[in-house]
Amino acid sequence: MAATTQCEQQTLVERLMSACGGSYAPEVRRKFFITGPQWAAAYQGQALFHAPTRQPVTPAEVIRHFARIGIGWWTTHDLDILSPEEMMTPRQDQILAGIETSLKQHGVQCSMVTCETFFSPVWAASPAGEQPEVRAYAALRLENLVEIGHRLGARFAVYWPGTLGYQIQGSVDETVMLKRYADLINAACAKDIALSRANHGATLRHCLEAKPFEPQAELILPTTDAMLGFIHSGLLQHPEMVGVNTEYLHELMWGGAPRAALARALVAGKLWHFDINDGYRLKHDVDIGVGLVNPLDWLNVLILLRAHGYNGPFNLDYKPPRTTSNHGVFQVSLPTAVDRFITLWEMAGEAIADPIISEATRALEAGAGITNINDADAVFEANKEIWTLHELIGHRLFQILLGQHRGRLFVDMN
Ligand code: GLO
Ligand code: MG
Ligand code: MG
Repeated sequence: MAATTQCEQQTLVERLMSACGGSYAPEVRRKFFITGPQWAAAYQGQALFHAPTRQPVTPAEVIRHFARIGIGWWTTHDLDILSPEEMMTPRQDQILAGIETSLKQHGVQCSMVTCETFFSPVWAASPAGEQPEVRAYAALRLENLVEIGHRLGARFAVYWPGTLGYQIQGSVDETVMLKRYADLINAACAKDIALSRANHGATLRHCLEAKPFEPQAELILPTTDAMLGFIHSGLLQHPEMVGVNTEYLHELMWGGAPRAALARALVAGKLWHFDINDGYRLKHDVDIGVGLVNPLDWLNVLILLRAHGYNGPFNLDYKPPRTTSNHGVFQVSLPTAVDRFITLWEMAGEAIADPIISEATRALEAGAGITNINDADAVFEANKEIWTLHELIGHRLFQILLGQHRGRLFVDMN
């Protein structure tokens, strides 16, 4: 094949993208509560060992692209749109007014705002460290975030306390750090209550996001379960206002089963927000696009969420790979992530309605109908054939994933 010159490359990408087919129309994509982060779209490919590979992209550009693709909701950190010097000054109002105009112009809504408490040097020892002035500044930032949320019409505020922990063991008292962190969340909730009373509006849903490691060496709240424990610890003044933002990869990173973590949050009534992405177990936070690594697991996750009526946002918290260009981010990375999600969501609906899975499930639940339940051998003997259905269900889910339930077969007679 002939070399592809620089000016032919974008055309090639666009031609192969359309040859892939199977894209959903923007109107279809907009029907889903899929939210697009400013930081995902504008991620420049930088990391500890990586220089950036892409040019900066402004919020106005991101919002314009989201509208064209059919991502109806936009999410942002305070730091994605404001520098620390601009925060809490008249300049903040001007910048927010510009963002409101972009959102309105393109028919995109802000669904969530999140406070950066991990990147800036001031968080070196966490937002809940010993120094009262650091904590006072953190409280101001959280209260300001709530104001930004109300101003932009967001329904959710997310807190990922990535630096809530330590590098050097023994240097912090974990119980004290937890109390100090609770004080910050309490400040955000108090501000929210005051603002919503003044505006006669609803309060935000405050969602805690856990990650087991990175960037801090040891984390005080490393999993969704830890967050659920924290919410009910008695340290929060308004536990009813606080839920979780589970991230798929973050649960996988510690070796957990994301579906089980989601289930635990669901039964606690606290699964309010969901960061969708993919990656590998017991590795760092690679934030790959949804479904590219674990499509079968993803199908199962969405079966669970559909079956239990989850109606919160699906937030595309992934990082377009460094090898994808600025053009590629908006032509390939974001639309294909959205489309894989929609396909998996539709497949989840098929799995829920599948007559074979339904009959198998009903049969498993009906049991063998024997009455001598104090005889373990008899109970086993009576049920041992029905348990084969577990594997049959797994096979059926695989068939659904590959379209084989619709007759797609691979037979190479040569
Ligand atoms: C990083 C987190 C991060 C959060 C974001 C929202 O690993 O996933 O992207 O989701 O800061 O609070
Ligand atoms: Mg996340
Ligand atoms: Mg992540």
